[in-house]
Amino acid sequence: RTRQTGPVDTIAPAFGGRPNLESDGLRELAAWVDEIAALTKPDRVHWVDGSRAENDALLREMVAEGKLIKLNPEWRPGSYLARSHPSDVARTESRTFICSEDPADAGPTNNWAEPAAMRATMRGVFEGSMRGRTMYVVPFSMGPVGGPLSHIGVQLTDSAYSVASIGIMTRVGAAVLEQIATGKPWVKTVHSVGAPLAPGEQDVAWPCNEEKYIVHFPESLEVWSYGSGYGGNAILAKKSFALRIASVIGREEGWLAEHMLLIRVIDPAGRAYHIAAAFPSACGKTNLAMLRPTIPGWRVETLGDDIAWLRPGEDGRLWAINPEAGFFGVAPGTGESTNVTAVETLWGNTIFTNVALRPDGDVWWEGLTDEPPAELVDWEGKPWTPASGRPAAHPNSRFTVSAAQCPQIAPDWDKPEGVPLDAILFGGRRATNVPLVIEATDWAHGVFLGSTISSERTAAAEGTVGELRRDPFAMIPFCGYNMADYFGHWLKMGQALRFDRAPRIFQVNWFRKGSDGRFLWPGFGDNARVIDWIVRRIEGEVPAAESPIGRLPRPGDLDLEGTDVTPEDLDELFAIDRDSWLREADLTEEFYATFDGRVPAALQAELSALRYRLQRS
Ligand code: GTP
Ligand code: SPV
Ligand code: MN
Repeated sequence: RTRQTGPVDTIAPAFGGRPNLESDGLRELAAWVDEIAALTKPDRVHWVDGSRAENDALLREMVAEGKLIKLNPEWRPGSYLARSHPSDVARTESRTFICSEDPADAGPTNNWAEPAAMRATMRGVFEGSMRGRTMYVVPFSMGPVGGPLSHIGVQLTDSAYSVASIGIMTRVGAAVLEQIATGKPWVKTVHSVGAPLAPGEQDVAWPCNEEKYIVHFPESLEVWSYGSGYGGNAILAKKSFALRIASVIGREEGWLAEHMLLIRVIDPAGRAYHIAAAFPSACGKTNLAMLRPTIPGWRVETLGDDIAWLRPGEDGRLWAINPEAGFFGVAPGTGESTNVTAVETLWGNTIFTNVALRPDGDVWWEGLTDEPPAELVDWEGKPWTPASGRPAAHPNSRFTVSAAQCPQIAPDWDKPEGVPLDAILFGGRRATNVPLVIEATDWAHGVFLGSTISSERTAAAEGTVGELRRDPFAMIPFCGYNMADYFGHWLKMGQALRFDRAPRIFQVNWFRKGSDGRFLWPGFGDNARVIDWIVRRIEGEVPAAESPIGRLPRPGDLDLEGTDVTPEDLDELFAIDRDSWLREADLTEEFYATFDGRVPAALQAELSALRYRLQRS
């Protein structure tokens, strides 16, 4: 077979039409589009070219159909509100499957289903599922188109809301088709809201199906998502591809797909450092990504807020890109006093989902302002006043906005080769036990810290909010293969780095509470104080205190000037209770035991060493 080389410049199709098929790559794509259309039976097929005109037309159509509410352009130009079905408000982990040939490859932390059986199930539910609708063909690139760390895919979807969201979150359009035409491999993702329309049937504002499937076939690099229109269930480039499928590709190719924000920190002397941080969903990634340091002279530039792809470079350093092009951020808690950068990013051109509507045609959510407006329409479309006794915005309500709109986006945020990392942070939401910051003694200890992260559940997925669960590397919902093998892959990545050039690893916890139930640490902009200490550790400018669980700041080494953190708060923030930590170690042993002996010996050794240090302390 001959492959086309070089870009094909006659690709641009008539609006919504098929591209020129003069290449094997595009013929293959078109054949697959035909095959899925034959199965799902849409009324129309629209090839998305990613143009402004196309996006405008799509948004106009959704407004006319009642699927989007156009916000008042005086307050929020180019912006829209979507209200989801009340049952379709977050990722559905219980309906998310990894269908590897061998169940052990999915591991105990994923739902597994036998691939052939699941394929049959998918054929069943997708049969005729797009009747009465348009099937959109959305070619997307994760990472700058053609970049050395970038990967491409195509999403077929019958949801215009998804098309608009993918258009913000990724690079979409004809440039990606050119890549496919040159023979670059691409990932197949298929999505249907599972709500076919009978002839003449009136559509609803948010079509979806009670039955949901978010299905991954890691061996054939495919995703099939059915029944949900929401976020991570429907924007398949994001969690399904850039984390679950990409983690599998990364294991094969020697890189890492991570649930991490990415920032550049610039100290008063003008020295720049790159930091990636993994926190579970709704635990502060977007906030740290947009940090405005409260210590004078420090600056942060945003590179990414949710996903990072990390690859060892020839220089022995770990290089990172943000494969996304937008932010799908949590609205509640985002306000002038917490994340003014996000507030400024959202000035316009934003799709809001499940926030409240103001009488003046703007949006509102809990935490945007200290005082709520006197009246609102809540996320379900019902009248709301402060006396209503329920939140006006859904706790997992979100904004979708282009990264380029962030006022502190790094000027070079989309350079294809990415940035070299100086530090990696792992964190979670822990009311007790876990100190504000711990430094790992070396790479293996850092991987151990990542593997033991647990966090209180949030509204970002189904489940009981507040319940503690294990979420190693913040990847429990997103690792596409056996998590114990993933721990091993992390250890191996360390060996691919030069020991003196590998990023330092830290564990952080912004969420420790005092006995009175309040947060002990002010968080947000003051998290720069922890980063300041981290930078001084990287530079070897300050010694650390040794503890059984890792290295800690010595008393006085954290810059607390201008905060109201009391010496008592500080003691509580760093208190290490030996018995509680021995219990944590027991729980880690139990967690490791669920992996049937697959947890690497180096991590078991770290656990033994931790116990030994605790018992001696
Ligand atoms: P996903 O998009 O679901 O992955 O979430 P995320 O990790 O990006 O979390 P985000 O930054 O949106 O924060 C989630 C919630 O945590 C918001 O309500 C924030 O206000 C709150 N939060 C973030 N940082 C801090 C902090 O330093 N301290 C405290 N107390 N709360 C924080
Ligand atoms: C998360 O839950 O980590 C998110 C939101 O970023 S979603 O895209 O819905 O997964
Ligand atoms: Mn996330």
